[in-house]
Amino acid sequence: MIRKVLALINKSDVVVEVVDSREPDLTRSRKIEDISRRKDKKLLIVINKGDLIPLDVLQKWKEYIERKDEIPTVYISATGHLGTKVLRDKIKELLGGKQEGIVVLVGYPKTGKSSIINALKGRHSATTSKFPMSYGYTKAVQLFRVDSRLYIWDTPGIIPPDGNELERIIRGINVDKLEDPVRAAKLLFDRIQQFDPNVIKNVYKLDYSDYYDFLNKLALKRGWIYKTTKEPNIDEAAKVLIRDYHDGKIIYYTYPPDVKTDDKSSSV
Ligand SMILES: Nc1nc2c(ncn2[C@@H]2O[C@H](COP(=O)(O)OP(=O)(O)OP(=O)(O)O)[C@@H](O)[C@H]2O)c(=O)[nH]1
Ligand SMILES: [Mg+2]
Repeated sequence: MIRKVLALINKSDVVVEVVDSREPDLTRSRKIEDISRRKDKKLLIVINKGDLIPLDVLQKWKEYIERKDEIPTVYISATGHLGTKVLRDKIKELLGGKQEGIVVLVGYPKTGKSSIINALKGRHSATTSKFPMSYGYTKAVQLFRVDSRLYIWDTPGIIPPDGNELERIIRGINVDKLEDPVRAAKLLFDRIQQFDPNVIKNVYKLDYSDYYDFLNKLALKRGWIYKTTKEPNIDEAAKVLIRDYHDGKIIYYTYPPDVKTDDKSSSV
């Protein structure tokens, strides 16, 4: 699939990399960006799911990427219909004077590429899905006509070769097919705890001492108990954490690296 996406990059005028607002850094691919640059394509980063995080953090990410990597960046909420006009205008600007051409949307699974097509078209044309590889996810490349002069390729989500382990596991595999959901969800749990230790407590209204205590308590609270052993079904609890993250129910966010340093130095 990566090959197909690379072939489409060749055929397009603008490459739009779609990232998740909660993890812009982990859902970016420097490889895809480098390849697009080498092929002399215009590159645009879209921070999607902007409704999930505060506006000032979105703004900080935009400034950071534009300053550090010199890649034009916009933030939007495809499902909240925010920023669609800014995105359309930016694409037209990158297409230059003729304002017409072909754009390709690329990115990790479940960053909202198909939802962006729908937002730009103003109606539901591309199929979408809540969870990786679940009914409605993008299986093949498809060309959409967004207006009389603009065509956009929707592509299946790809896990780039430089993909981060957490993103690779939670976005690359159907949640029900995870071999070891407890291990997969631990990566997500640790990441969330690192940025905001209260998020999970608030979402599930649970107090817990550590990861396994959390899984046990969640399984008991929801009544997921193995009939034979009477043990809590922690696999199910782990899957719920991952599903709720995809579903936008778990809201945590990260800061650009330099902002973190600034905060630290200003608090000394
Ligand atoms: N909160 C929120 N959810 C969004 C937004 N955009 C998309 N989603 C949701 O994210 C999920 C994934 O959206 P898709 O458009 O299917 O994502 P995709 O990148 O096309 O996914 P693949 O085709 O599997 O790679 C869906 O449940 C969407 O409703 C957004 O701006 N905000
Ligand atoms: Mg899709």
